[in-house]
Amino acid sequence: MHLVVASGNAHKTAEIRRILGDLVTSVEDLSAHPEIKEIQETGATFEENAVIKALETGRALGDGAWILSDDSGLEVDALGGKPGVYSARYSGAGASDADNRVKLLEKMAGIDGEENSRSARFRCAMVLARGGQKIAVFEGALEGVIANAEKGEQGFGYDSLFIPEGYSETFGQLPPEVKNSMSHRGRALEKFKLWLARQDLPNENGCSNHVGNQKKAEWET
Ligand code: ITT
Repeated sequence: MHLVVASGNAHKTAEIRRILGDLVTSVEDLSAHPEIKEIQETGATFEENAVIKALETGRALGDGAWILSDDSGLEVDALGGKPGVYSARYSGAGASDADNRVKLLEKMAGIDGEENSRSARFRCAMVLARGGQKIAVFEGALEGVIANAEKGEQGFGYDSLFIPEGYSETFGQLPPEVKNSMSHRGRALEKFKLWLARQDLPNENGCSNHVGNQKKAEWET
C-alpha cells in the first residue's frame, strides 16, 4: 500500500512513517501535492475534521489513492477541554507551536498541580479513505499532565509541555521511540495495523497477502 497522509504537518508524517515501518510500501504527505489547497477544518470533533481532510484529499487525488488523515490535539481538564480541535490555532490563525505553548502556560498559571488539576490528554482520530469513501476510523488517546515550564527539544507542538502518565519527563525530553510506543498517534496506528493485517491487499508484486478473515470492528475498540 502506498499511503498518502492527508497532512501538511511534517512531524506527524515522520511519526506515522516511523511507526508503520515496512508495513506500507511508502508514505507521502501533502508536501508532495502542492496543488491541494489548504483544507478548512470546520468540524466540531477530531473525527469530523479527520473525515473532512481524508475525503477532500481523496477527491483531489482520485479513486486509487489510499488516504490516511490525522486530526489530533490536546484537551486540558482545567480549561474545560481546550484547546481541543483548536490546538493548532490556539493563539490565533497562523499561530506557531511556540505561540501556542506560551498561551497554554499563561492559561495554566496559578493552577498549581494539586491532584489532577493539571491533567490533560492527547487525542488522535485517523480516517482511512479510498475512492471517495471513508473506510475506517482509528482513535487513540493518552493521559498526562501539563508541566510548569517547557522542557526538552524533542517532538513538536505541545510535546515539551506534556508529561505522559507514568513518567516524570515531558515528550520533549523522552526519546521519539518512547513517545511513539504510547502516544495517541501510536495507539491509533496500532488499530490501523490490526486492520491492515486482516486485509487481502495486493503487495508490490501484485500478489495477495491475505492474512485472515476480518473480525468486525476489532480495530475500532
Ligand atoms: P494537518 O491538519 O495538516 O494534519 P495540523 O498541525 O494543523 O496539520 P491538526 O489540525 O490535527 O494538525 O492540529 C494538531 C495540533 O495539535 C498540532 O499542531 C499540535 O499543536 C497538537 N498536537 C497533535 N499531536 C501532537 C503531538 O503528538 N505532540 C504535540 N502536539 C501535538
